[in-house]
Amino acid sequence: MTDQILTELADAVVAMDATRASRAAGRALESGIAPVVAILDGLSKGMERVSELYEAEEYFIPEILLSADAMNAGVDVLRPHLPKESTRDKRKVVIGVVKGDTHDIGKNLVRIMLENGGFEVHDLGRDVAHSRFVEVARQVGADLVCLSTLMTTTMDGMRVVIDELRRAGVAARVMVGGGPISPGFASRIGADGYGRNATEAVRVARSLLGSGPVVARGATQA
Ligand code: B12
Repeated sequence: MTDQILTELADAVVAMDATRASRAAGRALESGIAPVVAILDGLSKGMERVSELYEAEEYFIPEILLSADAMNAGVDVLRPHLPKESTRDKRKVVIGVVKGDTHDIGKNLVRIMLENGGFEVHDLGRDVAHSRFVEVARQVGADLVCLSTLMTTTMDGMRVVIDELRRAGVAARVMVGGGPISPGFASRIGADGYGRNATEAVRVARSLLGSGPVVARGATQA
């Protein structure tokens, strides 16, 4: 039954059918499937298949956007049911997609998981100017800055943001992620952590912030 519903969630995204995705999300809740499982093992799997179809040139930009709408419709149903971890003293996270890149589906998933993991998240959106990360990290007193990008052409912007943060004396840790990013790249540009997906992002964020200052700088991976 669980597998059937997870497949239905993924299929609804591939079929670009928002109504079907909302309905499948409702069924997932009724059947006691954890909302996080429905998002990551259902809707996100569908988006992965959509990515493959795009690469195979079977899907094009309109199909991708409609699939993303279907995924978001499912997330909207599931999100209020995600168990909230409340901590009295919330760690502050600033997140955004670096300049030049408008891909934000993955960043949005990471934001949702961090919020539900008990972090206070300030989302700067996509195509964010490098200096904006520094400005907001300073303003809110961020503990962690999360940078996302899906394109090889914009990944060097992460290095620029990290350099600007360090030059400005912002003490926040930095975690990076997104399609072309590897733990090696993260380490080379001076990031403190790297996460492959939204669940890893929460684990890495906790390991970076949970146990006091990280003495040696180097990319931590879950
Ligand atoms: C969806 C999509 C789009 C959508 C974006 C819609 C949106 N609102 O995001 C649309 C159609 C608009 C689009 C446009 C473009 N796209 Co596009 N797109 C994709 C596609 C098919 C899927 C990406 C996606 O959403 N995946 C699903 C999500 C859930 O996965 P994810 O993003 O990887 O995120 C997960 C992890 O990476 C991680 N993660 C992500 N961020 C972070 C951050 C942190 C801190 C951490 C820890 C983890 C983390 O966690 C996420 C959740 O698990 C990819 C193909 C691919 N294989 O990725 C191409 C792809 C990224 N696009 C590409 C290109 C080239 C473009 C365009 C330039 C096309 C064009 N010619 O106009 C434009 C970009 C314009 C711009 N300047 O930004 C290329 C990039 C190539 C490259 N050089 O790197 C790709 C790889 C396709 C390809 N093979 O050519 N695209």
